[in-house]
Amino acid sequence: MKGLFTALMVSYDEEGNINEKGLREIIRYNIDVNRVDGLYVNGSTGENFMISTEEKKEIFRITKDEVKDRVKLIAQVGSVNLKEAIELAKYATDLGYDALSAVTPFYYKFDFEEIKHYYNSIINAVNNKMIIYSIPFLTGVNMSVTQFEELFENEKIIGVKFTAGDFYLLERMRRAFPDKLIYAGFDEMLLSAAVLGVDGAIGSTFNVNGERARQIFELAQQGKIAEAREIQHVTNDLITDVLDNGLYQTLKEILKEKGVDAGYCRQPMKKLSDEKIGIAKSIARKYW
Ligand code: HMN
Repeated sequence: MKGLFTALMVSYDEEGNINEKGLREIIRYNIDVNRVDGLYVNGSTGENFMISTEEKKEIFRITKDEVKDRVKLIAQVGSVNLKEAIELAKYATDLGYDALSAVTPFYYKFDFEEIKHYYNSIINAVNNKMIIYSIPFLTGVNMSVTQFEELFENEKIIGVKFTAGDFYLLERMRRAFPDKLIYAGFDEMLLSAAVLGVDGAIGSTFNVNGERARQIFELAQQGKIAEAREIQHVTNDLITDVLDNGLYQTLKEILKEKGVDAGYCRQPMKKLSDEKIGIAKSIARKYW
């Protein structure tokens, strides 16, 4: 389960319906061109928090059907509706997903006891493994090393997707949990996280930039930091341009430029203006 995982984009049509043909094209592009080790399905990048339970299941089903066993699959099943999270965990496990992941429960300010109950309830309901999805800047949930340690007492909880810029905490986690899987979540900090010894990374920009991400990660592991830094610089020029223009919408336009039917984002995310579509096309020309 180590390595680079694309946080999979989903193609939606203009009415917001799942475009199965487009989704399958995105999946194939990630396997054949980005050559990632796996896919992280129904994360933030899949626009998961704007879709129904049935749609989440459809995406899990289509993805497994397209991938078969070619790359590893992680199913993000987290939801503040714990019953939904358990239902999705069972569904993805039955489909054969290699691991589950769940975002820390958000919106209501759950205390740690409640968070612990949430993770244990999901993972103890199935025969699978759990990767905690920690993304404090969107959820407001910050956990300490001691709290992670308490969650990791459940052996089925095998790792964490660490989407934060706190590298002191990341180093403390690496030190404390040498046998747990730690995935970097911010693509713009991939090199720094790799230097600290993460086991892998999960990123949205890998949908288009998987090749550079691999170079950064592997060069860092070989200790070739100056070379890796040059590629991180180019990657971050790209990420800055993409973030300025609208993250997911721009990544989809770049995919379209590469011949992949990536569709539109789900409302309430807005469509790009013609001007921004033009900028997205010029980003695609600039970096490839
Ligand atoms: C997911 O759940 O889809 C991803 O794992 C999220 C991933 O960490 C991305 N975070 C968000 O989109 C919030 C990053 O790849 C991020 O998009 C990228 O580093 C640009 O900031």
